[in-house]
Amino acid sequence: MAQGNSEPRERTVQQGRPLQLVQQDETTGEWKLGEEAMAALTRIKAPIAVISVCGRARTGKSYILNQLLGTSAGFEVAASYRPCTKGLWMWSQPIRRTALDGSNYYLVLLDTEGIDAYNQTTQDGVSLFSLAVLLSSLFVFNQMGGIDEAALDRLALVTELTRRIRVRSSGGPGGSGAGRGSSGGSGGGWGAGGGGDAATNGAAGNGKAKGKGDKGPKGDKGAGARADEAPVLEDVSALAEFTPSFMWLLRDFYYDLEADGVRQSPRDYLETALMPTAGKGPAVEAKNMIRESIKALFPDRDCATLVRPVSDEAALRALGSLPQEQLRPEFVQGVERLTATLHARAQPKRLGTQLLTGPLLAGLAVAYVKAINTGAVPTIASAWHSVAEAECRAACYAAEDAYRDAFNPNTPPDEQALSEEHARALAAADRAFKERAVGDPGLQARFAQRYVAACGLAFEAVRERRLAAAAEALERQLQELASQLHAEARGADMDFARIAASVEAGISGVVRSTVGTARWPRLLNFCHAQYAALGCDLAERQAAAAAFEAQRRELEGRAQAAEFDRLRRDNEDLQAKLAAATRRADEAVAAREALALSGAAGKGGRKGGGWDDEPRRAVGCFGF
Ligand SMILES: Nc1nc2c(ncn2[C@@H]2O[C@H](COP(=O)(O)OP(=O)(O)OP(=O)(O)O)[C@@H](O)[C@H]2O)c(=O)[nH]1
Ligand SMILES: [Mg+2]
Repeated sequence: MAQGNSEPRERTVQQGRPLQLVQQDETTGEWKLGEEAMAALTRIKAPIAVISVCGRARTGKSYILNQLLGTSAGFEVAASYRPCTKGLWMWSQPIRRTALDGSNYYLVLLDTEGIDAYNQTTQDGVSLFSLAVLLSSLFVFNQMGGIDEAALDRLALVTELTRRIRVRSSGGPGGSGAGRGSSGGSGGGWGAGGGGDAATNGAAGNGKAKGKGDKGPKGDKGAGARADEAPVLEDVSALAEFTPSFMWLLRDFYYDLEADGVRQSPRDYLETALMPTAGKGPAVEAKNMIRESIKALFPDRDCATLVRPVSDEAALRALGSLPQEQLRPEFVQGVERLTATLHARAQPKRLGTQLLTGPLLAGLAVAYVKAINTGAVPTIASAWHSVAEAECRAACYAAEDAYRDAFNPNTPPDEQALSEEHARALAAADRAFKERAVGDPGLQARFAQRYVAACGLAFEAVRERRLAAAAEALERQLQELASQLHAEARGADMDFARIAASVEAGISGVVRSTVGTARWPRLLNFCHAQYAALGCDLAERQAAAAAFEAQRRELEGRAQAAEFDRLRRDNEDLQAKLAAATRRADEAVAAREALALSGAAGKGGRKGGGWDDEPRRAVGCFGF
């Protein structure tokens, strides 16, 4: 395993407080996840390393975690014989660490309930143990004293893991294969498949536990089918790919680690303890099977020792609040070395090639706890699949949000501009999706299709809205232009050339104030219609004017003819009158002459008489 940096222990006190991550409901016996702890976990968006400390009750697990935190006010430490820590606890403030490649990750500490607390069923212990193994990247097995047969027996609990945790679903509920890792060996296609529901794994038909006193049946659920079976090493190897790094921490350790005059390291000591014991028979085989299981399950393992922190028993009882100066210097140095080693070994947790962040680990915790509560065996592949699916779903939403944020709502309502904007926003959505999506490529591709389709629909709606609004605005402008052109065309001195110029100027104005290729056919159509309408209008008006003129002339002609007629008639009348007058004058003259002749003949006529004036009076009566 790659070693992390080994910077000297920071004695700075870590801020924060313990938060309950997993607890058991007193009445139903169900395991529950603490909301506050889950929220704190979910806030850690970077890769996360988890150190969990497990082991028997009252062996200083919480105290050593507090030493790592550099505070006495950390996880609860009690001097009483009664088990103190219940369930799983998490330190609220993750410790920021820098990996060798310069990237940051966060270290989370988990404190656990003692696996054999007096009021705990074996099954509860195994459930907690399983959860701690599944959630951590460094599993510290804490124990008082040296490694002896009894200690190995106690750690035999880990062999239970092969029955309590599976790599992937065996495909059937609780059947004969329940509990066996079915990947057929390490690395069998992890990450490419998954699927199945953790809740469907393990023994079928088992209900939930009813309470504390009813733990047995619950405990046997899921794993019951193999409870009496010996662990199978292939199962162990399959799990080993997912088990954390292992550290066996020996407390109050006073042995001299020397063998045959050679000083051993604690790791050598561990390896020696894990060597097969000589002999034959079922008892020896069982012992050796435990050793093999431990080795197979934790290929990356180490051992550390710490001396007793204080010599005095009274001080030991008050250890939780004892200042550092009162601890044995060997212990303090040991704690410093241990801290450096643990920090170095606690690398970010992975599942296969996937680095886990807080939200992913929180999702796994939900899936594992759900599986345990339903009596199923937590199946890593199924749990991971459900987490990956949830993350891909969230990534899908994030991608849709990113698309909406990236799409410029003021994009010109032009097909090409809109398509380009869609492509740009979709690229932002892709980035957001890739940032969050996890799981196998098939799963990611399935969810990617969803957001691409959703973004496509959103785009279609925006596109239609934008183009419709643009078409409406264009129509409004064209209507205004049409009214203006028709008004202009009615002007007195309008002709075709002027109309054409007006149409051209008006269309140029519309072109300047609108965008998009969709307007061109409409503008062309508008031009045709306007030229036709205005041209016809002008021609009609010109024809009407010409007709009016003709009519006017005709009327004028008629009036003139009538006048001429009247004059002619007047003239004729006058002529007639003149003729009549002339005739009468002639008659008068003739009458006078006749009178004169008769007078001359009669003599005595009136002298200078009035007869001389008679013709003149006759003419004057016609008014001439
Ligand atoms: N002998 C000895 N006692 C220790 C050591 N560390 C802590 N203790 C004492 O052991 C008692 C239990 O300590 P905790 O840290 O609460 O132990 P724990 O394993 O967390 O206990 P549970 O939570 O109940 O399982 C306290 O009185 C501590 O002072 C140690 O290294 N050696
Ligand atoms: Mg404790």
